[in-house]
Amino acid sequence: MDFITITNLEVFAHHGVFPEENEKGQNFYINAKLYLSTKNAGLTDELSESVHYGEVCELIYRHMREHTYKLLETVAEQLAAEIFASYPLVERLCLEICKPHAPITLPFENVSVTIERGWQRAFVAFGSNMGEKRDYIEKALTAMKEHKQVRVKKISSVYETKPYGGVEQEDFLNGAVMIDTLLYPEELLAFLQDLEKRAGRERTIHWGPRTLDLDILFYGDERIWEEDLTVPHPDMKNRDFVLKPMAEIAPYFIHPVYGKSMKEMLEELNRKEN
Ligand code: A4P
Ligand code: MG
Repeated sequence: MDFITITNLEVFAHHGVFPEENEKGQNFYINAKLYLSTKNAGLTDELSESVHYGEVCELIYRHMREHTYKLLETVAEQLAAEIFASYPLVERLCLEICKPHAPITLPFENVSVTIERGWQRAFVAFGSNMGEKRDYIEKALTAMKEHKQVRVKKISSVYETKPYGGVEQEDFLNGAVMIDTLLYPEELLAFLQDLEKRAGRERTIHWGPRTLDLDILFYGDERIWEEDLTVPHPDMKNRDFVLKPMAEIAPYFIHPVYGKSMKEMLEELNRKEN
């Protein structure tokens, strides 16, 4: 991927754990690597197709002067969030915050914190089979659109489906949404669980009726096996209420474990069921 580099931008600012650092201030030096496609800018010679590095320098300068953080980690995290919010073309970002005059009583040249952040493609399944089903789903999708660190890219149709899993209950409305997100998987899960809570979801019967169920189907091609999070979402190959909407919005997305596209997995399930 193409990138734009900023090297050793000097900013006099007041970040530090010690009160005298916050009072006196010192020089910080920032290195930034902004990953984006510069192809269109290269072909059209239009700045609007790229990122104005002068403006990015000013953003960094202003942010570091207007805020006082204790940690370099916070400086980096907050700067990254502001750069992503201001420059939608930036897909990934590497930021190094250097503090060569840090109060260390031994000889040293520099200390720094480096972070790398980026937009990740993910897919979320939605389902509801209680109360105002369509309304719960609509509200959740709106909240996703409003979240600064989530970009909703595609939403499937809403499918009416028969309950799967043996619990007698009302029919479901199901679908899937493609997002790009800056949230880590655990953060995305927490956000989705908060949306479920806002829909009045109570966790009673496993696989039982719910006002809103939001499951992470995929997070890039990552495989996650944690106590509270399994990705890709298990049992998808047997669930047409997941595969149908996925085949609609991302037919050629390859399941990172099975190595098959959503379209193929849906066709296989249809063959098995007929
Ligand atoms: N969890 C683990 N991995 C994930 C993930 N990838 N995404 C954990 C989201 N959550 C994940 O989920 C229980 C725990 O799963 C969470 O605390 C989270 O930490 P839950 O939503 O509280 O409970 P649940 O939904 O009853 O269980 P589960 O296993 O999520 O059930 P499913 O797989 O969601 O299936 N029939 C139709 N037609 N349509 C449906 O949508 N859904 C279900 C529930 C059954 N039958 C259905 C449908
Ligand atoms: Mg669930």
